[in-house]
Amino acid sequence: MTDARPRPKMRTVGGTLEAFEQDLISNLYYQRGTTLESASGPDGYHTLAVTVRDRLVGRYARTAAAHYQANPRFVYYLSAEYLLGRQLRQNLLYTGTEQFVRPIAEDLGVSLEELEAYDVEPGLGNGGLGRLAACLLDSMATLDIPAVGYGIRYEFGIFKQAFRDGAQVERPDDWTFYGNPWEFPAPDDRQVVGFYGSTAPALDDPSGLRRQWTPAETVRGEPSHMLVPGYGTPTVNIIRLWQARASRESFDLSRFGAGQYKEAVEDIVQAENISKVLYPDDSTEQGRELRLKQQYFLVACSLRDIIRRYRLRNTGWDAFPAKVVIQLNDTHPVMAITELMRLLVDEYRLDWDLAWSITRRTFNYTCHTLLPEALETWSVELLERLLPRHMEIIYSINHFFLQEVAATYPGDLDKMRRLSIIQEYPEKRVRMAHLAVVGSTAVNGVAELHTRLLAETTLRDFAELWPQKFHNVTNGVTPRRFVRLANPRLSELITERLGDEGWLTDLERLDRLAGAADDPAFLERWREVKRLNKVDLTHQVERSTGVVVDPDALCDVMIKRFHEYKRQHLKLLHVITLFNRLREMPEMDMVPRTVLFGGKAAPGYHAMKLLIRLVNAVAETVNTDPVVSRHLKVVLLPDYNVSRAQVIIPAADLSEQISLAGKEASGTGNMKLALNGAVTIGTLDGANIEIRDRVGAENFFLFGLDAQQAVDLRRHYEPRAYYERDPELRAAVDAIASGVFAKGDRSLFAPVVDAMLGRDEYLALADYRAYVECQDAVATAWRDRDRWTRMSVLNAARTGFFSSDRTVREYCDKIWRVDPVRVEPD
Ligand code: NTF
Repeated sequence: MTDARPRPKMRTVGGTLEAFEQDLISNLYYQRGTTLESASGPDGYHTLAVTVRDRLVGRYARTAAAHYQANPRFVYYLSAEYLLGRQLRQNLLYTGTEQFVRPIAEDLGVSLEELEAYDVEPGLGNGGLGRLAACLLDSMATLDIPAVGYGIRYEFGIFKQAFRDGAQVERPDDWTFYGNPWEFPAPDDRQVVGFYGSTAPALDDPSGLRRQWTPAETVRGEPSHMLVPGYGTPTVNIIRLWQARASRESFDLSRFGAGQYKEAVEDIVQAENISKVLYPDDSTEQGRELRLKQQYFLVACSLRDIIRRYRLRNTGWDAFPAKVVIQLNDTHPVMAITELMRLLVDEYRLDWDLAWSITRRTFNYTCHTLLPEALETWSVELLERLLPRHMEIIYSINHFFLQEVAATYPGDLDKMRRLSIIQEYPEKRVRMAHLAVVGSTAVNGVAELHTRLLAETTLRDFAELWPQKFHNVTNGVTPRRFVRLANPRLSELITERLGDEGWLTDLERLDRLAGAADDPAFLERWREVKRLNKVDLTHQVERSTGVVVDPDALCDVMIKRFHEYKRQHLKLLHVITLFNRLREMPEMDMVPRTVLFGGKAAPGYHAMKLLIRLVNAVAETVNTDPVVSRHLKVVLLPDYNVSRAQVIIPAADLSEQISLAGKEASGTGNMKLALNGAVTIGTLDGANIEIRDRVGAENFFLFGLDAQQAVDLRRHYEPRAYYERDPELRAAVDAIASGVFAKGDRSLFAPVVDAMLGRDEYLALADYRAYVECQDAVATAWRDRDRWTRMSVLNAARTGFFSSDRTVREYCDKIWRVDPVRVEPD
């Protein structure tokens, strides 16, 4: 060790620098079994990770002790998806140890960046729903809310996206290949879960409501947990992830002995398949039996664990809802309602009515969609086979529920049919959203418009029956990850202006930046931060695609899952329009733009995979055209994920939120981008509306149909009329049809053209003209540097509302009714 630079002496929660360094060396030696001289990169990373992680363990122990002492009401968050993002930087920040690492690493001749390259992102989710879960967990810990997140430890997370000839190819995400230093196995808390089999009446139950299930197959759930630290507080909560393991008897030794190696492990493979992969499709029903098995596996393990925890401090069942609140993140974990009923009635022998009252008071349900095809249903036939007892319980729940309905609406059979948990035609299926609403105390949508539309359309009959059940809780994002970690430069500027870092836990303080929007010196510094972030992004783009982009061009980003309703194709029509204009008028003075797409398409979603190919083809054509490429560049960054979002978002100037109004439940990328000073171009959809209300109409580029207009137009819509009427639109569509983006092949992208001119499900052609004109207004605004920067500052200053801390507070007040528990400080 040299003493090249002065070292911070202060004591922090992370201890002293000397102690940290000592721990590093000892962890390297005892945990990795190696020395400074012979350590590899991964050795360095793992050692650093566990050293930082260990700083959180003491806090976790104190949190657990404080919770044990207080015996509070806990929030249990059940979610099939979590997109946690990388852990290293977060935990360095939360433990205050980043300041130690730089000097130590420098002494050792490695950089933090090099070590971070080994920090793998746990991609245990698809998109917004999974990232929201992670933001809420962060905020719960930050607000000292006693909470546990439950999920599945998928062996393979969301696939890695690469492009071959412009087409998406999916590669497995073997995220634990080198081990995961952030988790603790907890084998003592393993659970056993049953599937299939048969049921029989319980002999001593005259009501007939209690029965005995004998499963034909059992699987073990092995838990491990990751620490979820709060920011600026000693609270550390956990997320508990379940992995499926075959029960011990599954290995068939006699078959193995007889040389039947494959058969000998058959049962093991089948059991362990349950947690093998995350289903990479968040919008359509798919995967069937295995997916349902996953869902039940998650809820069965989690409920047993919740009950185990409850019983550590409580006896009897009456207090259960006072101590346990379970939040169902969309319909994937909704089988928990039937599982709790089964446990209470069949295993703990409670009477049905009491069990039902406890159950209903325990659960709440968040709905994240409006798309009818995304509302999950399960075939009765499959449920009867896989979970026979649960199917019986669903029938009973439905029976009593429909009695209630009949009493409220006597003789209204149509109403009963619409409300029923069972759909009868064309085949018998269980409607999971209905089960969720019936079995929950509160139901919430995720933005104001979404909640209103849920109550008016998708769940209308329920909202009429139980208006008091319905709530809105507008989504939010954690400013720690999406401002502080993602955008250190901006964070420093904000802190300097506001005087301290209080805004990180009280984001509405950002409104004090509004005054600075008229200070030319501040605007200059704001621009400088954005520019440096754009330079960073430029390097990343060049590294991963080879495309060289100009950091001074307008950085126009559309980052989200590829889905028709989100309308990446509308953005592409705009790009092609710019391309056509430049080809026609090479001398025109166009605002230089870099259009950056990022996002994955579900592997079975052929229309979107073709669109990805088209985006790449347009990018190739644009970027290699000597005239056009001087003003316009198009990039589809491969493998969009949380880590890449953290690089793109701070660099964005323009945020594309262009879904057809009434289709995007909320959006959260829109919030992250606005907080980082991107100006939104968007429709009146999801949380865009609330963003615009706050930043002001003059700082938001609004275009297009609203939700009602979209519904009205859909009734008599003819996309061809728009195509014929608008020469620029026609030229853009014709360019795709002509094969210019496919080396003359007119057939390759014909399905894209056919979809647009045929049905145009999401009214892209109807919104095209308004969109292009709005983009022209964007370009005009961009030319006035101060005006643009002012808009950028005001977007950040006025979107503090969208902190997930505020979201969690609203859940606490309206739905959970939980109180914080303070943990003894370090
Ligand atoms: C997503 N839903 C919505 O599409 C987004 O608008 C919303 O911001 C997030 O949830 C978080 O609430 C889903 O991912 C799903 F699975 F429900 F389709």
